[in-house]
Amino acid sequence: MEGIKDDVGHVPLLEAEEEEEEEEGRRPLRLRGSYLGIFGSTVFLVSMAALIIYQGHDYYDEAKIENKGNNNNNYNKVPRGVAEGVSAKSNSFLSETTPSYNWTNAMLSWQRTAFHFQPERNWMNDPNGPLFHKGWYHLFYQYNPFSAVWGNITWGHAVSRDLIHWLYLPEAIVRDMWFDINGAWSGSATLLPGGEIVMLYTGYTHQQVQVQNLAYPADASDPLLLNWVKYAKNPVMVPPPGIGPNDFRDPTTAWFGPDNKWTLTLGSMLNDSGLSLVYKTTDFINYELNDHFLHIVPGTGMWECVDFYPVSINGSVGLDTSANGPGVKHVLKASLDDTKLDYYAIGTYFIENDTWIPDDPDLDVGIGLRLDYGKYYASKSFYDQNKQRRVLWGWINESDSEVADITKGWASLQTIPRTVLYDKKTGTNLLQWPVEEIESLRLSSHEFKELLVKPGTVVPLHIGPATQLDIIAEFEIELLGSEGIVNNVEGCGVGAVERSAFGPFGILAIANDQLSELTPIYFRLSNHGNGTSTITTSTSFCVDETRSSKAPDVSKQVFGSKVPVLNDEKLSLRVLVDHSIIESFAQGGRTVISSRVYPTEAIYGAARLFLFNNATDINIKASLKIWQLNSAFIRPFPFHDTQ
Ligand code: DQQ
Repeated sequence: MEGIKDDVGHVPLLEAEEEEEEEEGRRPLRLRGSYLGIFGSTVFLVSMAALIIYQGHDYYDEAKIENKGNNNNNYNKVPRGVAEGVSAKSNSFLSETTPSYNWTNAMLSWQRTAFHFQPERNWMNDPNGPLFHKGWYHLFYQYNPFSAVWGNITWGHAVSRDLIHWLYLPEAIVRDMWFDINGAWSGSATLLPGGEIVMLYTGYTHQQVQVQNLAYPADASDPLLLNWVKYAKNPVMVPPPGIGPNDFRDPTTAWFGPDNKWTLTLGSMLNDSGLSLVYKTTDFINYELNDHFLHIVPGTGMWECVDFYPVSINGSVGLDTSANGPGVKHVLKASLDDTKLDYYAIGTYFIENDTWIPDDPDLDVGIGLRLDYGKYYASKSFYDQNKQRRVLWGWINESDSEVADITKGWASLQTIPRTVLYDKKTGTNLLQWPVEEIESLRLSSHEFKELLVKPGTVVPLHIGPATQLDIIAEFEIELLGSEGIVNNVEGCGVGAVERSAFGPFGILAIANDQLSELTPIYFRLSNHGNGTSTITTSTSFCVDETRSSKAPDVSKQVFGSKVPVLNDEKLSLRVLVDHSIIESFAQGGRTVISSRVYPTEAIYGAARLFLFNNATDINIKASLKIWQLNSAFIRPFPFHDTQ
């Protein structure tokens, strides 16, 4: 690895330790060009051998671990769960006594997505270290190589040219050292001037302590970044005095400041207050802990996967993580371990002491806005220097049972990557939108103009197959001669069955003809005060999963939140349907909801799309454009084809 350029005032990085790694025989192979073919076959043979050896034996070589010292062989005994400080299976809504459903293979096969990223098999959770390097987008992810439930956490790795079609690569960071033997947990990449890449990740040690470790590519000129070297003197950060050994994880991308130092933050907790600690470094080996927290919010519990980045309040492009100055605000996001929800707030970063405060204290991190009001957690953004945009990934877990996950052989997927911008019109929220590359999957389309949907009716949309869709919809409202109606009940109600004067109305996705399985995606409006014909007071945007499946062993929730709608705006929706996942964006991405649906009958050719209006006092006129979406190519990297 080359030293860091002097113009950013840094000392050369890690060269001595690289030698040490090589001596210990851990230096990964350098692979390029025609070696890739040999590597591919080798990986295959080694995998087969590993698989055979693994039958009845722990995969990790105990002798190798013992050589590293400090080993107490606890590494395969770690229980998983919230008590261990991790996001294990998070379907807390299903109880032990929930009756299980007789899922058929055909039903389960249909649930797998066609254009969302998910590993070929087994468990995935948080997105890690996303970056763009030499023409490739890299996504790393928390991965269990052996099962469809959380455990054995290593870093899976995949690359893409366009954020849509993906090629799986060998695992990047495995848990093979005392400082990560109980798990190579979440972390982030920092791209240094001069093209070097540093990866900081949390290791769960042999003694079950969370520490931060440094890794870097063995060969940064390799576009695929196949081989990663762990700094031999890891860990580089350990829990400071007063911080619990299990409350110290998930380092962010570092940003470079006027003090000529790199600064990063990571999540923690004191008593029940969630907080983010700030560290500074010049070489990514030695770190100083700041006196101040970046931010702390009482009552929010442990903060996981903190994300911290600038947004432009005037521009329409994303900003590099180190950008600052006039016209810049900073977003702080924390994933709340207690509730498994991702909260963010927009505010001001004070670079002089590395603290941040929210614009609106009532909408602070953990008590205000959420990135996604559905099934969504542990998100992470990165600056895409290729297209000058900030791209956000988020983990979408399953809502079915672990038994079903094990039968399916896989669990979890990542959202369609989303661009993130500050909402200049409202000044209060972010806008998230599927990356433009998703449009390359669009096939044939259907357009509907001003379809009338009367109160209490359902209108079928004859579009053919309805399992892979990109839907754009606008709704106009016509008040039915009843000036003075007041409907001051806000929110989603108990679901789309709860009628009110001005809602719910919207789309029924993944529905069968009998409407015995369906998932309403809807608006519900309310007005306050003395009742005028103008319905502007408050709009809720919701998804109702309660009738999405006849299977009892699936958690079904009503998700939703308010969405700002300005006076000159129509109500608008974008919905991506991909088998068991529906990602819905209201008002250009001000409010987003990802939901999981596991129909038993509304599958394959039986899945349909409808409009519905369950309001009592308004007509709806809906205009839609709906594209069938192709499947993405997501498969192993074709090493054998690369010469
Ligand atoms: N998942 C990782 C942790 C992180 C949690 C472990 C969030 O690093 O805090 O798999 O889902």
